[in-house]
Amino acid sequence: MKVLVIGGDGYCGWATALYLSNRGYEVAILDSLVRRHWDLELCVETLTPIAPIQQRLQRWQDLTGKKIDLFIGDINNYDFLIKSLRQFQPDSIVHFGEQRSAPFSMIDREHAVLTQTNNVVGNLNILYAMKDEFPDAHLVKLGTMGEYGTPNIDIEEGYITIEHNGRKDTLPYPKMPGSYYHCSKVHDSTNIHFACRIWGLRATDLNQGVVYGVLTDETGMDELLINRLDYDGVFGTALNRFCIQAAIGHPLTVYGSGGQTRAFLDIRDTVRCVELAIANPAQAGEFRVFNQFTELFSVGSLAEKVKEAGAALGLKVEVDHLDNPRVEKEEHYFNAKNTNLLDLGLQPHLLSDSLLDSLLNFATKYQHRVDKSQILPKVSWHRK
Ligand code: NAD
Ligand code: USQ
Repeated sequence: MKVLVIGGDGYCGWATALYLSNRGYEVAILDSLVRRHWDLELCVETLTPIAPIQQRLQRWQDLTGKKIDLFIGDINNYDFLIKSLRQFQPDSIVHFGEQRSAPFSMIDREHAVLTQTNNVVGNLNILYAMKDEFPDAHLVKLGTMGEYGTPNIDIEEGYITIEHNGRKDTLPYPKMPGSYYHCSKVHDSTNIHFACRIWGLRATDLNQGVVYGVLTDETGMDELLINRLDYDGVFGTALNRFCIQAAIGHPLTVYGSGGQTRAFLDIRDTVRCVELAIANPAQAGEFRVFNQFTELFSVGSLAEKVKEAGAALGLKVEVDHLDNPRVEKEEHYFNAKNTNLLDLGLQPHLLSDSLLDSLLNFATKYQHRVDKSQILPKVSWHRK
């Protein structure tokens, strides 16, 4: 099967492209490399030194004998997109290629507009390309658990059956996104659902939780294949940030009371979930939604776990509660379903002390690369 990984130079996409290539899929990566540009703009760098994409792919080929094709360009450029698709002729299109940071989208009007234009228009271009020339391909689109927000009822997988004034229907689950980035994902979902209904396209929306970890079997094969690991206040995500903060002796940055509960998964499960979706495609006209996570944690409880794991390694870890730069509930009900991927055979890697050990050791190894001035959050959701 031929799989095009859009956003394959990024954190989830790189690990996924190598994993699928290793499993015998014919893989190509399409990426504009804009994420490397955004890092430069913000003056931040991944903890781990990542090589240029061409060097990474050459090393992969030298090590495994497997070739991954490369298309460098922007999916907002329809001409480039359709030409790449014509050349590669994918059976599945895995779409990771978006601006994915909530704080980045909240910097100012320009960054909100950039995020929504980049994400919504890029995704819409893919839908039109599929309608025009690849109607049988399967779109596997990365959505986010943050589309749902934190409702005071159980979160279903994409749809909910509602009885209202004596009538009953199954409808898209209500959305309450928490940033202009998360809003872009909601808009994408609506557009994909509509395209499946009117054009009979097949699509799976993977509503992924916060990803943690850095090593997969493939990215660990060679230093040149190393994955990115963001720790800064804009692109770094909660658990990855906490482990790096612990390694350098910075107090853990819990926002507010820390009662915010989110869905999490190990990057080794991200790559497997994508494969499960590809290997079991949606039907023509079907818009499937899978909640892609393995465990739920509050950010406060994660900080405590990192503190304990750090102590076992001889690190003295302190936990700070900062004024929350975001507008979000800090104490709330959160119970989300995630049975669709488990039913397809996902065997989760659960967060264990050994994972924290390996992340902490990784962070310690590269701690000389940490720019401490980039750790505290600088972007606020609040009206000045
Ligand atoms: P990332 O920033 O590391 O990678 C995204 C990649 O997409 C980058 O290489 C970037 O250059 C590319 N890209 C962006 N816009 C593009 C465009 N218009 N054309 C071509 N390429 C483009 O992000 P990530 O952490 O790997 O996230 C990948 C996807 O997974 C995103 O859609 C994100 O919303 C989703 N997701 C990520 C997480 C997480 O914790 N990292 C959790 C849930 C969902
Ligand atoms: N948080 C802290 N301290 C930190 C960083 C974050 O307490 O140092 C808190 C935030 O306030 C929030 C929670 O941790 O309540 C998650 O924040 P995050 O930055 O780890 O994740 P988020 O902004 O939601 O975005 C990340 C990815 C995004 C993906 C999303 C999945 O960047 O691409 O869509 O996770 S989810 O959260 O399920 O929507």
